[in-house]
Amino acid sequence: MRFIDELKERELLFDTTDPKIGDLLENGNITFYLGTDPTGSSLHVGHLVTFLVAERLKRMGHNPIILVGGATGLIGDPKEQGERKMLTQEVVDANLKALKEQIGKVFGFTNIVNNYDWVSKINVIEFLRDYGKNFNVNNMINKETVKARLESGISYTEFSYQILQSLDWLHLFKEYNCQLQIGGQDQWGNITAGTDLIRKKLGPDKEVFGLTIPLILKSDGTKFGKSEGGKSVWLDSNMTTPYEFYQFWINIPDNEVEKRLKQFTFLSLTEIKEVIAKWNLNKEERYAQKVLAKEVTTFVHGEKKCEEAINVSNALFSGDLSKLTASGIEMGFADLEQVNGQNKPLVDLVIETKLASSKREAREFINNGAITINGNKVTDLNHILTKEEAIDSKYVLIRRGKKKYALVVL
Ligand code: 383
Repeated sequence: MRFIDELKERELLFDTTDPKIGDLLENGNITFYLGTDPTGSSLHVGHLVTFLVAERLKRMGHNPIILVGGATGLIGDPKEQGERKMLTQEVVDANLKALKEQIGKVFGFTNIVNNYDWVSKINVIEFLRDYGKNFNVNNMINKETVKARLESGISYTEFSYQILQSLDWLHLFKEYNCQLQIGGQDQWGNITAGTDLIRKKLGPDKEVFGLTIPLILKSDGTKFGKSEGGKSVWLDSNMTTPYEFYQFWINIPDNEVEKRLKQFTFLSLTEIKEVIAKWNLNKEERYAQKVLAKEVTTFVHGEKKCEEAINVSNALFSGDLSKLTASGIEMGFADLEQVNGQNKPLVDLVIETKLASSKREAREFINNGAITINGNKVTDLNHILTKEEAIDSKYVLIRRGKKKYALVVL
């Protein structure tokens, strides 16, 4: 199957500027770029699919350039819901540094460029004469992202954004013969502005191509990439632990899982068919979700962290906490407040951890056997926790009933 058809089959192709790109991608070794703005210190699941397409192209023998927008991050790509909050130079710089590191670590991309390096050297007269003159305001207004803002208003700053993204590509085309820009569906206007600029400046015969990837939506039409609590799912393990990341994928609903396997994993289409066939025998076991979660978590966090995440998931699901480690607990209970448990009778700790609201209630829970310590029932009201019973001599999980956990540190 041709690479471009495989992209289609995987629901990873939204549009191209020219169908000829299909042939070009078959014959290897073209240079392409994908840009991202340092609006945060980490990529999230919403970015992931585009970066995975870059990875797929790389595996086909093409040469990726990842652009992190040190300049464009200071300007702001217009979004539908109104003007972006301007970020300070310090925030943009810190985000940029973090993103570069993450992109190198997760994807192994080595050619990472920053458009601040060339954009900051252009003065305003040059900007208006060399670039602005090639942009027709009527066309600029007709770009989706700008059009959507005409009524509510758009600053001149954000309006100019497409010029910057276009001149980036011109720069990369001249510097590296970068013939292709990829991006999400939302980048179509910026990408086509770039092909226009390159042809105006360098001649209509210049072979440049744009390829966009569909915006990933959940089956109910809402945006993909938030956890059940509505939090964004980040690639940075300090923002979303590998356990939470794994949980996000395990919870993908049945009617989306095949599509996500195609979009987010490097399993072949045949392998995915086999996974789906096996899953169909007993959907309750969530085999397809487990494969998906394992593949994506391993790609982003590595084998070891993924294995830990699976262990924590299994332990919490089954209630058997004996196999947990301290770092597994830190992953699985990142959101729980840590209560100091030294020299405190159990009955007091149960109150302090808010597992009970009064001493009477705490006594009742303990006497009834509703309280477990690292999975073991304890009925002694005055039990004092020891390092010996703690996980890795450090953590104790007190559980009330089936699901309510509190985390105690010794
Ligand atoms: C900046 C300068 C360039 C080329 C691209 C850019 C960034 C681009 C943008 N991209 C998004 C972002 O930064 O705003 N103007 O958050 C997202 N991308 C990718 C993909 C996506 C887009 O990073 O659709 C989702 O992840 O293109 O929204 O010279």
